[in-house]
Amino acid sequence: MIFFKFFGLIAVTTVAVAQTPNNALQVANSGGNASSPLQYGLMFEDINHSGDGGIYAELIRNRAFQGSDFFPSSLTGWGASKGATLSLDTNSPLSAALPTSVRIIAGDTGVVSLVNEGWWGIEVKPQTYTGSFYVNGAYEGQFVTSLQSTTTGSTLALTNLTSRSVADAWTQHTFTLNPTNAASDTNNTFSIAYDAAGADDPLNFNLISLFPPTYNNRPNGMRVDLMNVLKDMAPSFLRFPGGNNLEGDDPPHRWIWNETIGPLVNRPGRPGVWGYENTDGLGLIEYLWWCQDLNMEPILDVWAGLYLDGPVISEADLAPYVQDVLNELEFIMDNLGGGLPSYQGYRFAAFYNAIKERYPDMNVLASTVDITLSEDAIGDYHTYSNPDALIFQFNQFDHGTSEHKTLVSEYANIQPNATQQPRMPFPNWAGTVAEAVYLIGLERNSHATLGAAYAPLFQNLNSYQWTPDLISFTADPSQTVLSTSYEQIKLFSNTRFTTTLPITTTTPFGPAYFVAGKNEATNSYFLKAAVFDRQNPTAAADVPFTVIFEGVEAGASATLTVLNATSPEAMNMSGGEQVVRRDVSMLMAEKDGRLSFRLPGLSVALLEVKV
Ligand SMILES: *[C@@H]1O[C@H](CO)[C@@H](O)[C@H](O)[C@H]1NC(C)=O
Ligand SMILES: *[C@@H]1O[C@H](CO)[C@@H](O)[C@H](O)[C@H]1NC(C)=O
Ligand SMILES: *[C@@H]1O[C@H](CO)[C@@H](O)[C@H](O)[C@H]1NC(C)=O
Ligand SMILES: *[C@@H]1O[C@H](CO)[C@@H](O)[C@H](O)[C@H]1NC(C)=O
Ligand SMILES: *[C@@H]1O[C@H](CO)[C@@H](O)[C@H](O)[C@H]1NC(C)=O
Ligand SMILES: *[C@@H]1O[C@H](CO)[C@@H](O)[C@H](O)[C@H]1NC(C)=O
Ligand SMILES: *[C@@H]1O[C@H](CO)[C@@H](O)[C@H](O)[C@H]1NC(C)=O
Ligand SMILES: CC(=O)N[C@H]1CO[C@H](CO)[C@@H](O)[C@@H]1O
Repeated sequence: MIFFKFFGLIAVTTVAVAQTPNNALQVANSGGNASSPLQYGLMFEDINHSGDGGIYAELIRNRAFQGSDFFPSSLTGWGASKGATLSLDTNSPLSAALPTSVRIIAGDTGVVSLVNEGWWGIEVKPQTYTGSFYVNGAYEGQFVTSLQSTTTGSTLALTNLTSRSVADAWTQHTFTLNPTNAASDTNNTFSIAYDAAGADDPLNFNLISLFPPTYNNRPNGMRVDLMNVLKDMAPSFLRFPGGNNLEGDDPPHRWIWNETIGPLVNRPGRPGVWGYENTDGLGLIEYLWWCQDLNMEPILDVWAGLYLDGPVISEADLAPYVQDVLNELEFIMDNLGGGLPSYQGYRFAAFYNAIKERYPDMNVLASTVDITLSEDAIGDYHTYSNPDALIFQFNQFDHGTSEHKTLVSEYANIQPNATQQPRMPFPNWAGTVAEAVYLIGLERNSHATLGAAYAPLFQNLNSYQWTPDLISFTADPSQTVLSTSYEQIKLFSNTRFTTTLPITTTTPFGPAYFVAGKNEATNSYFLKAAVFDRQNPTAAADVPFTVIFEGVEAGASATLTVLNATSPEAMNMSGGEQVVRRDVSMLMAEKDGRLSFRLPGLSVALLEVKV
């Protein structure tokens, strides 16, 4: 016993006299690249029902029978009780924006109902649902609005309202539904029923809407559960409304801001580029509320004279579109579709100059980095990559200048390996760690980089074409999948540096990647780190770290948060196991303030010391 104690004592003494190892990360207290913190944010466009049927909380699918030459109006989502017949009617427009309504021929004189199946289901639980609809045709009697379970056949909530409907005019009816119990699943429908005996035959209905409570109780607002998930990421900007969806396929189908504002009855909607008609219920103002509610800076994409399938607007014809942007107060867009020469030649400059002249303090971003940027314009870089390539880009912004910052407004690891392989269905752990390495590269250079956003943000599991995505969902909040990348972003985004701090070390980058910084407001020192061995990603060898922050003394306590997962290929997916493991431990600074710990092979970590 004494023998062992003796050796124990010798060992401690040995550590105490040891010099600081050369491979320790010695973090100076000053001298870093003073900069604003790297901004973690969100890139959103209504891709495959991430807006309509997604974060926009409207529960009724195809509520106003909106259509276009691309996607003609249809009865998708709608059905009727036995014997009744539904058809589309353009003879009695509700408004110029909403010309098409549904016409119900009762067929016999019983109770007739118009039924909507929601966006692949409707979540029903005890809360107040707020609804409204317009009806045209004389009817004396009750409208019975209800939520029904398809699975059990039961009525979940029912509200009667007395008809005020008259012949040859549209009358709006409003109601609430208050289920007392949660439905067994989301296979539920909404219906409006009436007694055909007291009604004109046919009756027409339009703009049939039903909302659950929304985030911050905004009318025409957003899904609470999805907003909460975003809030946890502490995003600082929202880039919207796209992207391709802003551009439109061909004239005149660009996103036109002033057709997305005002009462829903005045919003015509438009053919989106992702295969369906957009309602534009999620319009400019709703996007700005979204920014306000999550305390995000808006990065507003504006149309810069290019349709995806052509044409590019000529220089002589561009002025009205520049004027339209000035009317809207914003900035710039994408160069997909071969528009780069004209964008470099005149399109970007036309918008930049006009905006800066009127709003000198507004930041203007180009939609590319392949351009000689005017003055203080910010470039935009996108990468859809694989782990090997993304880690190779770790030093992409080293020696970047603060004169022209770059926003990485779309990034993601989409393939498992360096070779051309099919895209993953969900982000996987190896890809997530590679993304963390890339983000560390951005953090090191936050004097030259503005921010970063994973894209796409959302996936509706009932209808999608692009994978992987950051957050996947259905009508049923219990099926939401928060990906491995979501967990990583949450860790880094919640900790912002006000300045990076220089590190002196003999440790090269790879397999360990790291950046140090401090936040003057919270008096915290940080090390963000990720371990990824490009030669051998599956070999989970631990990496020892010794970190010394200048000004942190022996006895100070630090918090170490480590993310790792069951395997490099592990994905957080619907119905799957929880693959990300999050370990939080407390460390005590030893002599010189040194903090020692080991990180597992494929891992992401955050070390924080408050002084
Ligand atoms: C709801 O249930 C019906 C009948 O079982 C089924 O045909 C339908 O696919 C289900 N719908 C959804 C959205 O699950
Ligand atoms: C609602 O109205 C229908 C039709 O008039 C009637 O049969 C039913 O009893 C009413 N239900 C409630 C809860 O008032
Ligand atoms: C939108 O703005 C344009 C350009 O000022 C104008 O011509 C158009 O009438 C406006 N549309 C609506 C719906 O206000
Ligand atoms: C500061 O920026 C330079 C040039 O981009 C980069 O090489 C260096 O690593 C950065 N320093 C810190 C402390 O992040
Ligand atoms: C995914 O990972 C996170 C973090 O471990 C966990 O909270 C979440 O529940 C996981 N699963 C799904 C399906 O989102
Ligand atoms: C994560 O790392 C720890 C520490 O190295 C290890 O014990 C664990 O098995 C790893 N994997 C998971 C899934 O936690
Ligand atoms: C990566 O590539 C290797 C070799 O091509 C393959 O065996 C492995 O399954 C791939 N990993 C994933 C996650 O697909
Ligand atoms: C409108 C729509 O649903 N578009 C696409 C969404 O994704 C599916 C694949 O799941 C495509 O088949 C649809 O065309």
